[in-house]
Amino acid sequence: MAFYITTAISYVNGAPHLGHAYEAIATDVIARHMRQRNEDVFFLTGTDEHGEPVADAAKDQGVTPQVLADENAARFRALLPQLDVSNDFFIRTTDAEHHRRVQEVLRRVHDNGFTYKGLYEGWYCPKCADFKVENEILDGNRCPIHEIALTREQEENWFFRLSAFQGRLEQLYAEQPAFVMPLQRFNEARAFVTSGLQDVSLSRARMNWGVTVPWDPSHVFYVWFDALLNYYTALGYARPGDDLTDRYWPANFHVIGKDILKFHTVFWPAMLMAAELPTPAHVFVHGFLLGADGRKMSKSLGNVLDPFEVLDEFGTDALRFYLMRDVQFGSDGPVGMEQVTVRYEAELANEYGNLASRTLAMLQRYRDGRVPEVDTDPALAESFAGLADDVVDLIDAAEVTGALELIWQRVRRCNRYVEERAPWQLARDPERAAELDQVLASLAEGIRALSVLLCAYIPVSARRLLDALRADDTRVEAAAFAARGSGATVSALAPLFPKR
Ligand code: ME8
Repeated sequence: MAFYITTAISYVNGAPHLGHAYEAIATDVIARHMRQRNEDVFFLTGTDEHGEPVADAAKDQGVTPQVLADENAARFRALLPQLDVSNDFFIRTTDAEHHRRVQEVLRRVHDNGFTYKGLYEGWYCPKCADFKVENEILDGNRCPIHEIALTREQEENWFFRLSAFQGRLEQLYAEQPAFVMPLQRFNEARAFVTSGLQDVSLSRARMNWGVTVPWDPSHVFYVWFDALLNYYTALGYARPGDDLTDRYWPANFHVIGKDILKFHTVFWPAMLMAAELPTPAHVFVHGFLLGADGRKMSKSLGNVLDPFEVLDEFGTDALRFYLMRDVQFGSDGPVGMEQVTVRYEAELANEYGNLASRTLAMLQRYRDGRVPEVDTDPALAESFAGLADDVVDLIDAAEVTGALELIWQRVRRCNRYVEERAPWQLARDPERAAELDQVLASLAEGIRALSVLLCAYIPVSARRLLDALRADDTRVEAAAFAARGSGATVSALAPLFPKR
């Protein structure tokens, strides 16, 4: 089945930071897992290049917005392979095809009668490119996200009749209880809807860095309307000559951070309804990685942890693992180099890496590298029963941290099994050879099954271990714990997570 998943698209007013990496990695874990289930996956990410955030940053640096956008979009694009993110396309909202399709969709919204010209006055955050409503504003008319002073802005622009969608949005929330996940965010979004919707600005007259409004070319679309549509427009031109819209629309999952909830859970479905397009199945809202000071990492707060530094020091799989494991997906959590070190040493090196090395080394030493073709131990098999199904269920709800925890419980179970069965003692007693066969076959099977499930999280290391085990089936189905040892001749493996 088609499975379409997206990240938010990043502003190109600065360099990528760990928050961007986090979202891309989590989305990649889901995309990879779905491919392991033979789903027809399309995974989109990219950059959001219009609007004040970019125009203002370019002005500060004395360059044109296009120059700044080109420079930073290249940095965002370059980060993805370094994170082993397997996106199928990278959209830039400055793409000509994106412009064309945005105009086409929003013209339909206009033709359907959901726009009008009016005077807008309100408190505006230039960094969010957002007019704030009264209950969002901090004391002293400050932005709730950037904490900077909001400006009072007044201009004539085109409005989108968001208020006309009150009833249909309430209906959407009533009919699709998993439209927004996790539940806390669903409640927040629904409360926003039920509190009463006001019409919102659709265009800006004072800006020219954006997509031109086709029926009023002195305006550009308000950046959020152009940006949200990326999820739709990309499918039209990602594969030249092959319009993917029918195959993948609507999206299964939009993965976003909590600061952009309102746009994705209220504006976005309303805009789609206004254009007579189907709405997405789920919006998954994750929390923030917090800086050492416990506040959101953000360029304007200056407490950003550099993903490149973590990559240099620990490598890609370690960064991916750390972020998925340490910060419960859906909640906020602090991040820092110290915690990365702890997870790397205690879990990746000592638990998984060591389990792999020990198992392979014992197979070499006691059985000439061959996995005995004997029945595996039902006691260990029992601990794996239902694991793959549970992982599937959790990933279906984007619970990437929860699924990893279930996998990791079995990594620990296998380590306990090694200690309990002490194969090195069995090896000293020729009469216990059959028992040793069973223990080694079971451990080989355990690390194989675990590595299949870990492919989505730590693709390079899990693959290396599977290669050493001569196990090339990475479908989730293959994560079932087999009743017999494989009989494969395994090869030696350098430590997956070497001591640093
Ligand atoms: O919001 N921790 O772009 P953006 C976790 N262009 N996630 C974080 C984070 C942090 N410290 N900081 C940012 C935009 N993010 C818009 C999106 S979508 C049509 C347009 C997340 O570059 C943030 O929540 O500010 C968002 O989901 C993504 O990174 C891009 O943020």
